[in-house]
Amino acid sequence: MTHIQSLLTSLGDSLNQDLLDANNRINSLSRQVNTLQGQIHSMADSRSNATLDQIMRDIESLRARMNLLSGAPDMRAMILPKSLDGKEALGVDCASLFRRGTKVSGVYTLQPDPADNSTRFDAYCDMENDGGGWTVIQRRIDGSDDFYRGWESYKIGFGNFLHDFWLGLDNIHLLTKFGNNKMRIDLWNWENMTRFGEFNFVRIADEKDKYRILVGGYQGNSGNPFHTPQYSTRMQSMQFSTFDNDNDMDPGNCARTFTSGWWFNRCYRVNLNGVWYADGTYFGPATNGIVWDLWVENGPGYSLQAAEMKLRPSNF
Ligand SMILES: [Ca+2]
Repeated sequence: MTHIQSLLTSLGDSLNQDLLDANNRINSLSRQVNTLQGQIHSMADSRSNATLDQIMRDIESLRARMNLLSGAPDMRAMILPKSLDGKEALGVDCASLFRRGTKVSGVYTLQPDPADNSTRFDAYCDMENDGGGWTVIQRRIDGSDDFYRGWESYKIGFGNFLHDFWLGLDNIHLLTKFGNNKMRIDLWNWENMTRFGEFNFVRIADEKDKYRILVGGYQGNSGNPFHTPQYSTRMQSMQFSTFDNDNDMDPGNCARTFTSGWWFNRCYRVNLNGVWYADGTYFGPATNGIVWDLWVENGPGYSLQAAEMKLRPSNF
């Protein structure tokens, strides 16, 4: 007995030491990321794009290493309702959970393809607003995360489900792959006024087609960015672009200019993945905020207080 206890104690000590080491590595990598971000800001005026891109790539790779070290992406760190009667709540989307009686908003495990375990991921379900059953794919409310990220980050997702996050293009693709989905976009300006748009059909292609977006139908008061009067800014049928994977229609690099990842054309009327500016006050060199220029009363380039994008089956 004593022998087992001492074994357990030494095992515990060793695990604690491993955890301590991992934490130290994470702290050290965090400091490196902060240093690199500081360098970016101080170089903002030098317009040395090659160097900036290299630093951004370094940050991407540091982030990936931090995720590996911490054992889980920060999105999975949220402890929120996941159990029903002691069983893990699992649905093809949030709507299916809602139909089965799950009416509490929170993080749930989804599996869009019931026959394929590899399609499983965690997502935030909005079970209260606008009828519930929504799988939230993007949220900006407090500037808690940096959205100027590369292809890999936008592919797998990032952020914190209770604050700002991006669900990830692979997951969004899977959610729209089976059956027809409606997308709802909610917007808030700094006067706490709201606008919304609902789109009756949405499909995001897979990575081979650079997550091209196809949207049909529109109702609401936000304006429809998929069919703007100017062809050069409409989002319909655009591929996704990041600073390190330029698939836009512009000779330049829209994602780099507007420090975002988005379905840019040449370049945009709306960009919900720009920089979150407190009070909407710009300090950057471009109108790179959270912009929805179809809300014309706010003025051109106005940076919104909050935005959210979510999906639900059309037949819900
Ligand atoms: Ca381009």
